[in-house]
Amino acid sequence: MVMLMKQILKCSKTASCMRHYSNRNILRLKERGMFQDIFPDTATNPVTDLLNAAPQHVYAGFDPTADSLHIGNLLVLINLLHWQRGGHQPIALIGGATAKIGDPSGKTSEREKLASVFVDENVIGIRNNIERIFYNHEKYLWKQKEKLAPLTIVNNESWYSKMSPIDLIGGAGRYLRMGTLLSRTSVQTRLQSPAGMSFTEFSYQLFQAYDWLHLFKKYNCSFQIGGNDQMGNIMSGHELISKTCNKQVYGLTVPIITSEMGDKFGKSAGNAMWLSPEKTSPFTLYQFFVRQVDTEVEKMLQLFTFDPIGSIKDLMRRHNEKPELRLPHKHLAEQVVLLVHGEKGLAAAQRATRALYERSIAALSEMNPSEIKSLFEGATVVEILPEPGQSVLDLAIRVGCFLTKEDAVRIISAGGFYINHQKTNNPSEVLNLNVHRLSNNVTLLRVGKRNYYVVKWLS
Ligand code: YSA
Repeated sequence: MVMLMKQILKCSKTASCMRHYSNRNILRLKERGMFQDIFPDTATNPVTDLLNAAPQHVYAGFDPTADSLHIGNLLVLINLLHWQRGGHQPIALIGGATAKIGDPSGKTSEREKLASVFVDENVIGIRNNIERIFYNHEKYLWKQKEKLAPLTIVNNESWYSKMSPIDLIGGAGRYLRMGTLLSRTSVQTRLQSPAGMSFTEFSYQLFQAYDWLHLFKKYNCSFQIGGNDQMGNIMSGHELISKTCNKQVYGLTVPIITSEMGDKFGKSAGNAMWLSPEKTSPFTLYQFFVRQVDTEVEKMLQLFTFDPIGSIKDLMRRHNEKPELRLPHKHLAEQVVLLVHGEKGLAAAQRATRALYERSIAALSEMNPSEIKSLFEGATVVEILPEPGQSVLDLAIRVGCFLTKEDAVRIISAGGFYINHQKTNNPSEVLNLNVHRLSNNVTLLRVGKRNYYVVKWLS
């Protein structure tokens, strides 16, 4: 209590504490399904007091085992953003050191050892993802006049590279009890598997526990969040801080999101939706959310957007009146793509959607050849010089749309050939480049239902 009063007094002198944030009590996010568990779970009242008393530091960690984060990780970032919206101070920890150990949580087999050069490259990719998302959130989605507390990004390599193993194992390691460490689900599952578990993986809990102690000492960081598979690691950190500092800290977990088939969305699952545009285009991410099934869309809106629950309910009511409009699905997709890729990414995703599904020539004309190539999967891109008097047949042959001239004449005449989505069934028709060449200097050819060719005109 005295501690709490001291914090309130200290806080009342700082500008950020004087601002009014109605959402400071972050536990309210439970009503939108944003939290699954809290540890220790008997502490709801003291947590609320602490949250209401002063801005708190909260951290979440991300291991750079790939060069991009994915939408499962995005849920944790969105949770951090909710804390920031509530006036708290988010810390994103990149596990440059822990990626080389390998977290066994939620995994059925040991990860291959990652070479340092790959980890260093991955750190850059993940840092970019995190920075871009916090930037986009503030620019496009934060509508209040209060300034948000800055995001702090740390890499645990920066403290482990200066620390001796004797200090870690002989210091922090002493406080963690074997019985407790062995009882964790992440350890039990692996001990029971045929391949067992290496000591390296077993030691992971000690690293994550020590990270929290480090951040607690440096920033007074009393909260850690993570996916529900992180609870064991979070509990070890709680144990370490309680025993070494005699202070109360709290861990909160977000639900693990899964595909319709029930698989966890993740990097190794083969169904990853990445946050880097080079790995998953804004269009593909947009389509992933637009295609959510009706039974999932309300839950997804609560998890992946910042819309108040009331407006989500309104949207669902409108959806029930006119389901064919798919309003909630489109809104969900828009909000996620805006957060991950910003306004330009959203415009590109919507343009590509119109070009593909509405066959919009205007949208197609605004796309560049590489966007068109990735939109029409597997499209062949061919660069050619325009030739005067060139016919539809000449073009189709030059581009390589058909194996023989006979095939070309037969298929074009039968109506199986399209220029810029328009059926063109006269092989001898002379091309009119003013019409057939779009303003982006491209012509899109299609044979049958889905064999696309992108012509890039050279002059
Ligand atoms: C955490 C704290 C530290 O001090 C050091 C490292 C870490 C990283 C942590 N051990 C880890 O391996 N995390 S992760 O890189 O695999 O995933 C990052 C976060 O996304 C975790 O909280 C994880 O639970 C969460 N996540 C992954 N897939 C998810 C998901 N959350 C919800 N749904 C999914 N499908």
